[in-house]
Amino acid sequence: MSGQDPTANRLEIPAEPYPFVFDPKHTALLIIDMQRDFLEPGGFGEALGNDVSQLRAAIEPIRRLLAAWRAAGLLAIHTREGHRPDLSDLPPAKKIRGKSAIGIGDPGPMGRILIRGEPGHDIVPELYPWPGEPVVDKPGKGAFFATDLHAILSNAGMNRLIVAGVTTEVCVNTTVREANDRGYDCFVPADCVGSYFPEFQEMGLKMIKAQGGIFGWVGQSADAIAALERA
Ligand code: TIU
Repeated sequence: MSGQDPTANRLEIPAEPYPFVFDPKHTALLIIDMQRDFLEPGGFGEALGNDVSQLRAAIEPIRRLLAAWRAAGLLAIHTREGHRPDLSDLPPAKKIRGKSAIGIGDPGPMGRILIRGEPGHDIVPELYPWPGEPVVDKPGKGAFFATDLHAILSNAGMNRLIVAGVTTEVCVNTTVREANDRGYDCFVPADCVGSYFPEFQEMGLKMIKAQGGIFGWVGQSADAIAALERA
C-alpha cells in the first residue's frame, strides 16, 4: 500500500510505545463527540454532576490540531453520539441505565438529551465542522458500530487515524479498539482527549499503548503538528 507508493510521504511523530509513522494522505483526523451536552457548562454532562472543565481542556489542543490538519488539506471527520427523535434506535437498556432523573430523550438544558437535531447534540462552536467534512452520527459508544465510518474511510483510502475527543475511557477507547480490529493504526494525542475522571484519563491512555501498543500509539498534539509542518 503506502510503502510501495513512490509519492508516499512518511511522517513520524514521537509517541509511546514507539514513533508513529504515517502518510498524511492516508490518515484521517477523527474527532469524537465534542458535543455541547458533554462539554458546555449548563449541559447534560454538568447536570449529571460532572466537572466539564476536565473535558474542556481538550478543546484548544484539538482546535490547533484541526487548524493544522485543515491547512494541510487533509481529511477531518467528526462524530456525534445520539439517537433518532422517536428513540427507535435507542436500546431500552441504554435508556434506563444509571436510573438517572434525566436520561436520553428527556428535555435537558439544551433541548432533548442526545437527540439528533437538538442544540445540545451538536458540536461545540470552537470545533464546528466545515462544509464537506463528514459528520458521523453514531448511536453507540464506538464510532464504527451502526455507522458508515468504515466505508467513508476505506473509500477515501485511509489506513491510519489520529483520534481525539471525549471521553477517553468511553467513546475514544471503544472507537480505537474498533478501529484496531478493522486494521487501522491509531495515534491518540493525550492532550486532545478528555475524561470527567483524572484516573480514567491516565488509565485509558495506558491501556491503548500497553503491550507494545496493543490498540495504538499515544503522544502529544504539538508533535503531530510539528511533523506536519516539517513536511
Ligand atoms: N462520547 C462519550 O464518551 N459518551 C459517553 O457517554 N461518555 C461518558 O463518559 N459517559
